[in-house]
Amino acid sequence: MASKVTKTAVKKFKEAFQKRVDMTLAKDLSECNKHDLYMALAYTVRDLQVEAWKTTNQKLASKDAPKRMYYISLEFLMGRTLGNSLINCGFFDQADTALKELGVELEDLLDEEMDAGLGNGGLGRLAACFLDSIASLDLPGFGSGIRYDYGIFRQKIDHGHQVEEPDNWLRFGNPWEVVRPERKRVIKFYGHVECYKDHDGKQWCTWVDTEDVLAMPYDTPIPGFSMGTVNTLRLWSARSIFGFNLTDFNQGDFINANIQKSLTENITKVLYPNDNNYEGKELRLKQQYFLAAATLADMIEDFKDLGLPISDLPKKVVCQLNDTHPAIAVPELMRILMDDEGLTWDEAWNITRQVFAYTNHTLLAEALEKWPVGLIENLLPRHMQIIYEINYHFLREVAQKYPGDNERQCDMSIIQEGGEKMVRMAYLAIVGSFSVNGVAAMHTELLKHDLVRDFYDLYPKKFNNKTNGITPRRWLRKCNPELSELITSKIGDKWVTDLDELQKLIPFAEDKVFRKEISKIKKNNKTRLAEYVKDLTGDELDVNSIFDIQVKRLHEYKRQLLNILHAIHLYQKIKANPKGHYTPRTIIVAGKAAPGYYMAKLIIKMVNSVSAIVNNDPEVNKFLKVLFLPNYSVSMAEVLVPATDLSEQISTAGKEASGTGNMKFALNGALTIGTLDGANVEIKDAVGDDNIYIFGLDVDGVTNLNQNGYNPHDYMPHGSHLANALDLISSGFFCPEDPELFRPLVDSLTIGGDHYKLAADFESYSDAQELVSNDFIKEDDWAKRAILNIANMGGFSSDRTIKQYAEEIWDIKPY
Ligand code: NBG
Repeated sequence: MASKVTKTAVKKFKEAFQKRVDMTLAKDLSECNKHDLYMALAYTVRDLQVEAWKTTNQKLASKDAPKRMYYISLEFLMGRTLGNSLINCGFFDQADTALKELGVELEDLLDEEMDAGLGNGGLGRLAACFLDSIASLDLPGFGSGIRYDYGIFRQKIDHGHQVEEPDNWLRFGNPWEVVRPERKRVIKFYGHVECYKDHDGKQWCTWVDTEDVLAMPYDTPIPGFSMGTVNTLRLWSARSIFGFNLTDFNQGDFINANIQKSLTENITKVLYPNDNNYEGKELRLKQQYFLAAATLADMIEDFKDLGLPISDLPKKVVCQLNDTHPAIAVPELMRILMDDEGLTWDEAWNITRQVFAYTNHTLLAEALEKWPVGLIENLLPRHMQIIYEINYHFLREVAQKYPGDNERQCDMSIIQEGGEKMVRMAYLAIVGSFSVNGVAAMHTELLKHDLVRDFYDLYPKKFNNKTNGITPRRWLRKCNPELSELITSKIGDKWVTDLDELQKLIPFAEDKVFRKEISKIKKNNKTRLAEYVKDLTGDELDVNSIFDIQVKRLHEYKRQLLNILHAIHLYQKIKANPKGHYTPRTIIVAGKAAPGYYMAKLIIKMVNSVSAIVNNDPEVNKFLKVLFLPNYSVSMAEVLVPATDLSEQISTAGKEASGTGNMKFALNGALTIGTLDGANVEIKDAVGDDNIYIFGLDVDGVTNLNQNGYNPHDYMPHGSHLANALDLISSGFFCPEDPELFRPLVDSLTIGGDHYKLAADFESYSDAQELVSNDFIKEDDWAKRAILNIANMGGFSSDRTIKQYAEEIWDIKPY
């Protein structure tokens, strides 16, 4: 934002930057390439945060330190850091001007940064938005995660197919992190448990003959907006004990010890690329325990420095489990409290249950974690004992409340019997936590009354809702500078930290001039996207067409296929009457598919095949273009979101827990076409029925179909739009070289039973799309409705979400 920056401030910034060029890069400015300049700037910006970072850490280390929250998450999808830090630290304009004076464009340097892609999708990005809000609200909260050497894979498209390449994000170094070897931890695996009684008859257990790994912490500063507080994201990297402990070397087997070393360091090598899907691999369980154990060891050490009795632990710390991924922390804390601290079972359990809170992020059966008992027994023998013990005590509680109800005991058991014994991690997390929350109102209701209703019956007070949110710093202030400036010129800049301020824009919805300005900015952002796409794929976009965008992980429940079937329908409609009038439309799809997810990958190929036909047909491409953008990422989203007219949020009702992309688009003035699923329900309530396109079955509709027998063929009579589109696919038209290629997609909707109800929703979806096409040409009215979307999105700030977590769950207060 073009605020006033003083000459002295610019001069100081320039000097700081110059110093980093000299001293860190050991080069002259004239010798620097873009990446050098990026590094120097990143270090300069990190330097600016150091004082506040130290102060925050000192507050946490002092004797009267406040209670703090640990957000334990296997994923933090941070994206780029530089631009966001410049904004939060209030140095964006200084940097911009200073660099200009040196003949360098800030924008170019921002683009040099590699995304930190340490997450798959919504769950990891939510964690990143939360860190921004926690710091901006001056709250004492840490992120604790894994420093994967390789984040989410880079997606290439080869002949329309997804190909995965490793994401070597640390290749050129990471200027934001500081390694803290003095805080390293030893993490144990395997071995066995030995128990004995002491003279007082008390039983002690020790976990012995373990294979040990070091956990090395790397800290990244998390500056709050205006930088009062700078919190920490601590990421743990696996290191071999060998090299820290000379015995192996002295025993002489140097080569084997070296091989062993790289094996143990594999633990944090790579992020598992599954979104909403559980894959029961031992290495993944190792990652989970590695993170849980490192975080708790760290937490306990800090707590002990306060000099309080261990029973005071819940007064000083709280851990939020981001899904069940770190839920092994529950038996780990029990182990520490009993085996290391000497507490009794009851004392330990009483503390543990006050420390953990659990967020559920999904209802999908295939995403719920269930670890084989045998696997845990081998890798973490002491933890398996403790889980059995937790289950024993828990089932006794169930039996007391529901005497004689054996079926209920079976249903609720943390250990699933029958077949291979499994540990149900969601049950373990619920039993071990004082709070269980869903991530949107509807999702929480389904959690309580469907997925884990027996647990809700038993512990009604534990359950609560925390609708997700997004940080307005990245998702408006940073990604849409023109819109930010316009808003600020009308209502001031308080919205950056109080998004409800946007309500003040409501009267402007009636202002014709303001509407024009909104349309103009959207057009500019579309032009910027068009340039970006031209660079990326070579495609030319018509900025006057509807930018109709669906970007998110590829998943059948998210129904990218429904979108493409609609595109095929439009194609057929135009071909049948090429002289007709059609509102031009550019359909953009982007997102990664899990490498092992066959159907999702086939859908990517389908989008690319439809794209090739549609975009090369001169009769059609004036009205319709279809594009698949490769390698969707946080930084790509920052270009797409401000340029979108129509946001596709079209999951089968009851399947998307919340969604957060839906919020980003609406906040940037896109209208949503969506189902009554996840947070779409709340977005509809906020923006009003006239300013959103809702279609399709709701949850009850889906349930009814499932209960009363659903036959997709009822929804695709011969000659219907859907039948025609499917026939065209079946004919091999989109892939003449392999005409049967897309058969599995067609089959999934027909003989496969259409699990995700595409057929049932198709007509309602294309009707809604037709309405969109008719409405979009009324530019002035469309702008008005865009304004009402922006103005009513205040409730979807992650600041609101975090305030609720802080007050209702964590009980933490600003520093
Ligand atoms: C995802 C849901 C999304 C939700 C995010 C963040 C998982 C397991 N769940 O709907 O699918 O927005 O979590 O809560 O990744």
